[in-house]
Amino acid sequence: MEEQEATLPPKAEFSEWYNDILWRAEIMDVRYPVKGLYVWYPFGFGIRKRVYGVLRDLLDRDHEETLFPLLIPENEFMKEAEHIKGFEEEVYWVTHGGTSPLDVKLALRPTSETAIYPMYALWVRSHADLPIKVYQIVNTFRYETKHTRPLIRLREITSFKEAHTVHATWDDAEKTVEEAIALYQEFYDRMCVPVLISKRPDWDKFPGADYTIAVDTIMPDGRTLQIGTVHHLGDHFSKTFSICYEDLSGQQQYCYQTCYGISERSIAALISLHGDDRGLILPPEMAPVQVVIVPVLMKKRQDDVTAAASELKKELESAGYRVKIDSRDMRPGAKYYYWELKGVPLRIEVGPRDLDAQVVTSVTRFGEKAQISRDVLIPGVRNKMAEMNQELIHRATSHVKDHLFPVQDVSGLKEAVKTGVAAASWCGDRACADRIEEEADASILGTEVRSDLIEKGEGSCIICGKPGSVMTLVGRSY
Ligand code: 5CA
Ligand code: ZN
Repeated sequence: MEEQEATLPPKAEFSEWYNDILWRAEIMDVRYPVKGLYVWYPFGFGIRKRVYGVLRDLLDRDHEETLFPLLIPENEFMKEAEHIKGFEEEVYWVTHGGTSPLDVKLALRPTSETAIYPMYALWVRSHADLPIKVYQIVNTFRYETKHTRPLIRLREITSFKEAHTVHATWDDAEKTVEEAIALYQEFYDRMCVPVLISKRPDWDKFPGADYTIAVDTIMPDGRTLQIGTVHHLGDHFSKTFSICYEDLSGQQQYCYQTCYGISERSIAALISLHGDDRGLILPPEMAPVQVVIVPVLMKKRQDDVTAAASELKKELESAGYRVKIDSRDMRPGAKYYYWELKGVPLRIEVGPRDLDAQVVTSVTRFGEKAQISRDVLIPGVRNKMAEMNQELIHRATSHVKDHLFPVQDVSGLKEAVKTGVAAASWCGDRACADRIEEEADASILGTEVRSDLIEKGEGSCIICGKPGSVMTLVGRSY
């Protein structure tokens, strides 16, 4: 066990830690023989199931789920100029059926605007058909040329949640953008992952959008990870694909659209922000196993202890918890290590002495040991879980706060981005932005920052000194 414990690199060496934990905790197998494609282990898929269950629940409040084809004909794909420019280097093409060349090449969707919107043109007729709010959770393909990384930069994104909405007016679409931002905020709150939400600079918006709002978090090494985006598409696509409705006076009007997406990067953030030197730490809601019961089996009273463990399991399960009993013939220490690595929030030990005292011994994933009286087991466990969740929020929030630095000048900026994200004043001019990015060797994440973690307000542009410049986040991103 000592030996094993020494092998997960400390989290301070984040990159090594990340690569190691993916296979040690059985989340992803990276040995699939195609670059940028990875395999979900069943345990990892169990996390995905919970995370995406939450996402689905939130969306299902006022969206409908759907499924569009993976293949997009070249002529549709090539309709929107900005969109093509943004994606042409990233598209995989299907050119043959068997040995016969296809008449029309087919793109593997890198995202589904050009699959969905020709159908929207058929679906939308009148004002009464609006709004449309649908989403799908699918795999998408992007021939990424930057360094690929499991869950973070994939060539096959396996868990691409994309929502596509259609509205009568620009303002209705904007309202939906705001609702999507609130939805993503709620989603990440449930995961105990603090986020920085900002408006991407114009040159960094989604190809074909009016504007893009991005959701970023700060990873353990201080680099940022974009874990969601919401795009106001204006009428760019509706004009290209003729998505029109007849208004009350019988006039044809172009629609306004939005789209917003989240991928398994959300799971990369979950794992990375919460884990520690011993392994994963999962918020109870996301944990495939929430409670592990370890019977302390001495020679005496084995049967009593085994029966008590089953009773406990039954009781916990009927209260809705996902529970496992670990009665493998291993030393307790090795079992503890195993379940800690897997991030199980609560361990319950039960042995002869606990039986006599009518208690169980609980140990949280943070190592806090306590006795829970047997007759208040469920409320006791519920309290522990709630405390764990609070502690995760507290830790992750402190981490993000500690890696956010208000800076007043270029030298402060350069220092800040070495370990985290800088908040600097920027006048909005492209030339100043270029200087900021060059000096910092980092990128501008965005302006109009929404976060309680940082003070807003105006200042003088750190490049040209112009007063009244807005607070802007700058960081090195994945
Ligand atoms: N059609 C829009 C909204 S669905 C769209 O494609 N937006 S996107 O390009 O910004 O992608 C949505 C989210 O997917 C991003 O915010 C990012 O978190 C994630 N993502 C993008 N590319 C990758 C990739 N190669 N691997 C993993 N996740 C990715
Ligand atoms: Zn300036």
